[in-house]
Order: sequence, then C-alpha cells, then structure tokens
Amino acid sequence: MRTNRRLIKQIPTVLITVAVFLACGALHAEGAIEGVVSATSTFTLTARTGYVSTPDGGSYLMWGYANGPGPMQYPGPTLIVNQGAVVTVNLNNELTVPVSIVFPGQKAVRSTGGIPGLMTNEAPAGGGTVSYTFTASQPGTYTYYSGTNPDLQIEMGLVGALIVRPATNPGTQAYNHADSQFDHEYLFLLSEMDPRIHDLVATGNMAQVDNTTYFPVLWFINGRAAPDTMAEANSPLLPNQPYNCMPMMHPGEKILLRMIGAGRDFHPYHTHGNHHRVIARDGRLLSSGSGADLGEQAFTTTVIPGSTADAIFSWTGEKLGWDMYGHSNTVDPNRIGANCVADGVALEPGESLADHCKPFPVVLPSQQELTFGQFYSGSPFLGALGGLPPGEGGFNPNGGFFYMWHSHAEKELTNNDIFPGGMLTMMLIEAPGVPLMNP
Ligand SMILES: [Cu+2]
Repeated sequence: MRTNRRLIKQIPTVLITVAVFLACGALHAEGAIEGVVSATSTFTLTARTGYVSTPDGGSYLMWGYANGPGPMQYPGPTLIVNQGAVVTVNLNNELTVPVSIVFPGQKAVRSTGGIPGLMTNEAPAGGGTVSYTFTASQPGTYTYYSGTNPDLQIEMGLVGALIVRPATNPGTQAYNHADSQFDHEYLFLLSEMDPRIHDLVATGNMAQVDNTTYFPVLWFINGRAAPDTMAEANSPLLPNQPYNCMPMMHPGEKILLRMIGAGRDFHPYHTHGNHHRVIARDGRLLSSGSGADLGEQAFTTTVIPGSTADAIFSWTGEKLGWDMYGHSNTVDPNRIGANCVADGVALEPGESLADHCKPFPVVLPSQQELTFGQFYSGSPFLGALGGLPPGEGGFNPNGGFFYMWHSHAEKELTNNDIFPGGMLTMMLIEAPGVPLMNP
C-alpha cells in the first residue's frame, strides 16, 4: 500500500529537481517531444496492463499501448514519422478483451489479420495480433486510439499521439509553411479519469461500468497530473507515465503546442504570459490558401475529444516596462532610449524596440515592499541575481520567469478535489544563453 504523498512536500521536491538540473547544466540529449522514431516507419505496439500513479497517492489499473516489449505506458508511445512515409503498426494484444487502433485523419488505412470489428480489424484477446498500414500523406499532429469499445478502452488508457513531420524544414516547422515555424515543441495530450471505472475493471466487475454516471476527478497532461507534469521525463518514480510536460523557452523564441483531446470531455487550455495563435486543427493549417492566415489569437483553446490543435506561443517581455534582455544595463552608454536604434547592435530574435532599451535606472522595489518566496531571484530582470534574506531563494537559480499553463476549467486543476493539481504545468522562460533543461 502506498502512503499518501502530500502535495506541499512534492511541489518543492519537483522544483528542487529542476533547480539541481539547471544548476548542473544537465541537458537532455533528445528533443522535448519524447517518442518513437523508426527508420522504416514500422512500429510494434503491445496492449497490456499496468498502473498509473496520481499525486494524491492513487494507483489505478490501466490498459495501454506499450512500445514493443516495453512496459504499458499512458499515453501510448508518441509515433513520429515523416510526411510520405508508409507507416506500419503491428498490434499485439495481451489483454482479455479484443483491441484495435484507429488513425483519424489518415487516408486509406488497411488492416491485415485479426478479426473484423465495428470500426476496423481487431486483435483477438489473449495474444492476438493485427497490423495496420497507411501512407502519412499530410504533416501535422494526430491521435490514435482503440476503435474497439472506445468509451471504455480510451478511458482505460488506449490512446496516443502521432506526429507527421513536414517535407519542408521538418525539424523547425509543423507544416509546409513558415507560419508553423517553432524553436521548441511540446505535446499536450489532455485526458481525464473516473477512477471508479478502473476499480470496477480491476476487481473483475467490468459489466457494472455505467457511462451515464461518468464523473472524472483526475485530469492529465501527457498521462501525468500536476505536479508530476513537471517531473523529469522517464522518471523511475513513474514507470508507466514516461512523458512529462514542462515547456521552456528564451525570450523571443516560439513554442509549438501540439494539443490533443484524448478523453471524452472538452478542455479549455490556457497559456499565461501571452495569447497563443492557433494555426492548425486536426492536422490541417487554418488556411485560405496563404499560410495560417485563418489562424486566431486565443486566450484559451478548446481542445475537443478526438481532435487536435496546433498553436504557436511567443513572448518577448514587451510592455512589461523594463528591458527584458538587459541591454541598457551594459557598459555601452549609447544603448539607451532613442540612441538604442542608432547604435548598430543587432536585435535579439523577436525583440521589438518599442519596449526595450529603456534607460536605467528603473525603480526596483525595496526589500520591505517584497514578499520573498522560493521563485524570486532577487531581481525582476531575467538572468540577474541579487541578494536575498537568509534562507530564501534556491529554486530558480537562473532568474527565469514561470508562467502557469493550465486548463481554464478550474475544477480540472485538482487531484481528487485537492488543489493544485490536475491539468496544469509551468512554462519557464530562461534568460538568453541559459541552457534549457527541456529543449
Ligand atoms: Cu491561470
């Protein structure tokens, strides 16, 4: 039996981990979207059981897609392929019920083997197999999930992400147009859970599952509820929930949010710090023929069950009233005010002169005007560190800015009615030049 982990203890633990990583300059070698890349675009998924942990101390039986012989994972492996690839997914089924996979948004998916089902061929229970093949003709963000008894099987965890990289600039664009250019990309696979369903399945009472009384009390980003969203990817503490979600950037850069509705409820996803621009839905640019010209600035994006949305977020610090980049704090006396334009020094990417190069000194708050906390570096300026009272500071050694990104349905910010938790993470803006832990 697991003991309850208290949130108030766990949040610092996560952030200490972050701080230690930042202080050590440790970098993940892989990109921020963890997933499976295959040279032949052939994947083997195994449907099997496992358990997910929730930060309120819960542990729930799940059915999920494993990567080949690996552990069951929630969500299933993120399959990453290139536009035009002929994709083959071989499904092995170790569960006691038939399962399948459907690939919404993909044309002419052929299934081979297995047994006919309502939506596609299924892998029979207890060791059955089936195979699916399609050509990934259009780039974008897609989902895949079980097409067999999906109201139960998706709830149990049989869902994942499929990313098709474009032929043009596949490492820096989501689609074949510059409007989808990004510096960093992150997955936001949003789902919810009614634990009573999992308990009924675990105790052999699957026939008693009643979808008319569905009432979720747990909410996830990439299979984790906050604050676990912010823990490292592939944490040994979460063996069946390998994916994290903690976006990071430098001022002026662009983050691509790949959002997927992986449950049965709508989730209004909200970015603090700035609006984001929705550029695509369901793997198609919002376009009248010229880039993402039909894209929209959004305070929240409603992420629809079974649907996907891509958005670009950027942040330069404009209109905050100080020079985010610290230019006017340099030794160059000409880099102030109007002279800033004329000094010939190149601007940072995304930097606008309208709000930067403000003459110093700005008025810093005095110590008596501040309530110190673990996130305050001692200065409002990115990257600048100042003195703190004894015992304060330490979680934010690089002086970055943290913005909460979360579901704007407030009840979804809880774990079994305990706030904060659920569909929530923090986005970190580091000073220019500071290495990102989740690049
Ligand atoms: Cu908020």
